[in-house]
Amino acid sequence: MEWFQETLHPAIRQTLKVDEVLHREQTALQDLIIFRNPTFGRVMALDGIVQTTEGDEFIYHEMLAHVPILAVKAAKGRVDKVLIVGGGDGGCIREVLKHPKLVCTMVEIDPGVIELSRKHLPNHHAGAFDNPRAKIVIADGAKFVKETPERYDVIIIDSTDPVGPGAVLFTEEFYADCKRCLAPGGVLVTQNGVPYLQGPELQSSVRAFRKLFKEGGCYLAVVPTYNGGFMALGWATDNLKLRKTPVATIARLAKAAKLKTRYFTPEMFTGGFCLPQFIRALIDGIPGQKPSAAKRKR
Ligand code: AG3
Repeated sequence: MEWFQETLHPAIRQTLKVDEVLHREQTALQDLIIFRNPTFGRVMALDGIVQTTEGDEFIYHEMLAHVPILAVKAAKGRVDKVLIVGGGDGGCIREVLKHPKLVCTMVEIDPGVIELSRKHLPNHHAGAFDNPRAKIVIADGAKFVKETPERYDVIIIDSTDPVGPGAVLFTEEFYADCKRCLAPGGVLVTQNGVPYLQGPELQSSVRAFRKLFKEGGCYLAVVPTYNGGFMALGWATDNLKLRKTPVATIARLAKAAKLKTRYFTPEMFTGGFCLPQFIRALIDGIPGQKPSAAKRKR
């Protein structure tokens, strides 16, 4: 194979040069390929969709982990338990465990993803799977959040797109189950696609968030191999203060945790929630949103 062609969007296909295929197999659940690309290093794709690359994974995983964890830490003074649904490549749990003391449960449905990432993407997990503060569960995340007696301060949905085994992770029922196992004042964050190309997907998640939580919206990061510009990370919580955490507080907490990052900065915490008009327009009219300041004055 000389080129890998991603088949995700109906009218745009991203193509990556393949220097070497490191592994290809049909796991119990998905078609998995790990290959080497001269620009991005090792790349993993599932069912023809790029999931993560060594080159740009830090952007996505840092934003998915540090934004909710630091916000809850600021509000509650501590974060004890984090749940990741998906995340089998290990990049997200690696970032979560950079925060001292907390314990992290990762629930991945496909053991093949963990096994092959452990072997071929060592820089993603960087030992996190074997950290004593990590608990790895092979299970259906949707079933897990329905049944677990545990309560988590932060829940991170590090999923594929809503096709294949990941589809249930975008339903209102699933988000309601997440809410059930969220500790009071906690926050749920989600992989919510590239709004420029996948607007309806973001809208449908935000609609569900706003039915279930006091606040539902998204924050943004730009990940080169998630083709199409901004990637939306969903945000759902009953604690309206979290998103407003001052930059100075985030900076103090990041420093206390000796957080070393390459994308995340305290300013990016606040900046992540600044939405360009075309993304704001996608979710602005969805019921359940608190009236904006401008509207309240009228
Ligand atoms: N995380 C998200 C992949 C999303 C790709 N979608 C897209 N480009 N619209 C996969 C796992 C990373 N830990």
